[in-house]
Amino acid sequence: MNKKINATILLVLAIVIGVLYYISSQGLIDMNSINRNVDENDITPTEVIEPVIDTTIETEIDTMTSFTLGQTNFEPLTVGHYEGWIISGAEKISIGKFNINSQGEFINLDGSVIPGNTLQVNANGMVIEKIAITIEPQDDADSVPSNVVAAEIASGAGGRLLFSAVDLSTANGQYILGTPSDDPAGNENSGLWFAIPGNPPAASLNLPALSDGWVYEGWAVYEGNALTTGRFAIANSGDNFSGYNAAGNIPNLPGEDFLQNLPNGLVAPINLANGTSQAVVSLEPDINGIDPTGDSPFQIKFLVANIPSGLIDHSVTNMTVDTSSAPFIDISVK
Ligand SMILES: [Ca+2]
Ligand SMILES: [Ca+2]
Ligand SMILES: [Ca+2]
Ligand SMILES: [Ca+2]
Repeated sequence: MNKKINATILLVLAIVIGVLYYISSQGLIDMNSINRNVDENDITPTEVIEPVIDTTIETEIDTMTSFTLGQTNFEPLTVGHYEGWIISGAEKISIGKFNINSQGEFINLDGSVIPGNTLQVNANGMVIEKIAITIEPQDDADSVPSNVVAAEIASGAGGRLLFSAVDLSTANGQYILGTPSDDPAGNENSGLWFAIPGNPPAASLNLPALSDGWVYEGWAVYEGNALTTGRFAIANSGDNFSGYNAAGNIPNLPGEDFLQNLPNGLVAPINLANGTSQAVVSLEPDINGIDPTGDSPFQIKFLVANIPSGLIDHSVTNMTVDTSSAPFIDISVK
């Protein structure tokens, strides 16, 4: 009995295996024949499309140029941003907008770190004559560079881009403490003027001519507060700010009395001869009278003087030039 049952089971298994093998081999044959049919039908369109796609990809790869941002002293901008440009004659192509975060990393405008510090652009076959970084206003709506050139190099091969808009190396000057806008004998340590006393007072700053995109600004730094004296274009004329002066007459020169409306809770009068204050002249970005980087001092503080403790008011005191804060950035191109 057992031998008969075993033989029957083996026979049934053999039949099942045979049937399964037949079905599967039929299936493979069917799939192969379907594939062949599809290939034969599609030969013509496939041959036409593929060469077109390949050519497009090769063209893009050939013309993409990489700009890798390297060592720099660019400071983070809390208002506005940087933008890179490649230039050939009148043609200017953006290589991208960027900023610096508090860790000194290069970031996109959404705050994300730029991968590999590298910006890529299709240079469109341009022979690059110049690479420049401009400062652009917050929410910049156009696709052209502003006139505020922070650093540039006259080469398409990259290298160190330097600030060259204004040659600050020959700048020098003096300042005095004094408050001409109130009682001539009172509060004299609460004002800073770029003036040499006289009748009338004379200009005390020796500054190079500005180029478009930049303007001078004076500052008194007191207890960590940068107090503006106003923005000005030439040393022998007045500035654009008089908000802290009292009501009396002031010289037609850059400077300010800090006698009212002081910010950050400061109470007038202040003593700029307290031994910890500074007199500063900076170079500020300027687009049609607006600073695209905001009201705080820009990084180019090229005349800086520590005001001596107990300095006698109206003493003409020297400032020395330091151009190390002028912006630079290394860019490699490939
Ligand atoms: Ca722009
Ligand atoms: Ca006074
Ligand atoms: Ca002023
Ligand atoms: Ca500013």
